[in-house]
Amino acid sequence: MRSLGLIERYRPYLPVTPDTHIVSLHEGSTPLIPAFKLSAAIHPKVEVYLKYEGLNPTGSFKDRGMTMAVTKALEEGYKVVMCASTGNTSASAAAYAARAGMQCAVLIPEGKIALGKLSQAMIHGAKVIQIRGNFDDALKLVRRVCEEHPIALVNSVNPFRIEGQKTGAFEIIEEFDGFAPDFQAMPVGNAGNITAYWKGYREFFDLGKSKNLPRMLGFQAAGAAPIVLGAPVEKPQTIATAIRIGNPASWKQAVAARDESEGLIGMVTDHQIKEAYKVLAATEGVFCEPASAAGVAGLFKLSEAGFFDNIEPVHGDFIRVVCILTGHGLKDPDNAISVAEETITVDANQDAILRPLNLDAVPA
Ligand code: AN7
Repeated sequence: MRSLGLIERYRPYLPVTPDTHIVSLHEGSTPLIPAFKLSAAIHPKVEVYLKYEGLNPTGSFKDRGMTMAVTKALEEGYKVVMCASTGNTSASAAAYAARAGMQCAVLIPEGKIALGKLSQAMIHGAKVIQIRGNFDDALKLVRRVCEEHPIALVNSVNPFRIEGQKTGAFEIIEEFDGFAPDFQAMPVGNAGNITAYWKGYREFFDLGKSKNLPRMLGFQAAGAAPIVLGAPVEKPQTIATAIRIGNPASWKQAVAARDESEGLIGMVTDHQIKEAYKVLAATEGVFCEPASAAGVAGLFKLSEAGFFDNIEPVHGDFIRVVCILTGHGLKDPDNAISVAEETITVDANQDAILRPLNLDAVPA
């Protein structure tokens, strides 16, 4: 499956023609990993699966949308693409524009994007413009510039982005042999991805390819939770810089996904995000970036409140929950180093290295 990009894999469901020149880095077809220890830690009736979107070519789910957005921008004759970004969109846009031979410009909030993402946008040759403002300010500027100049906007307000990203839902349904999970948990920032997944689930349900619809569980960071609070947040703050967004462009669509699916959009603190981030890496071996752990943090929070106690599984013995791990942990090495245990330095001899291993304390 990995030998094809997602446009080839899902061609009949996407707005391309036989003549469309496809710009692909063989994105999509990411693994759905069962998380046994995490499931047990969350709830005895719950079975958690991790959709590891960090394994896309540029390390995030944005590649699903970007293969479509850049393919269509090229088809429509654009020579330049542009986006505002908290980091991952800029990395993805830069890579796909390079692949297509197009120019790329990205607007990012100064000092507030993870190092890996910045390095990607730079090495792929994008014009990287840092603004003294946040993501919401950047998006406003980019929308205006793209309206007034022949530049393709590749943020998720571009409908082709949503088309590409809906394929994540198709993959999950196929993996479960024609069932959607009971619940899908995911982070919410600009709210394009929850919009896209819900569209994908509905399309496969309407086509009879899925027997059910999932309930959508979206989570914002507590310092950047406009949808939960019901009003834009002027100065959003969170360590999960990917979702440091105060006025999501797809707000209405996210609320529709929540309500139509009988789901919810909640919020989690930075502390809860960090705990989930560490648990994923340390007990499941799956390294995602902090924002991606917000969905998992949300599951812990719901479970502690008794949310799953009275829920019956749609199919089988367990309540199936898919968590979308939207970005790779390597995107943000600074946060990983700051939350993990410190390294130690010793002299270069055997005694010195054995002491910290404390082997006497390891159970036989
Ligand atoms: C890892 O890159 O908005 O709710 O400019 O990078 O669809 O916005 C990134 C968002 C979740 C939220 N997880 O998705 C950007 C940007 C990660 C992300 C989100 C983002 P949306």
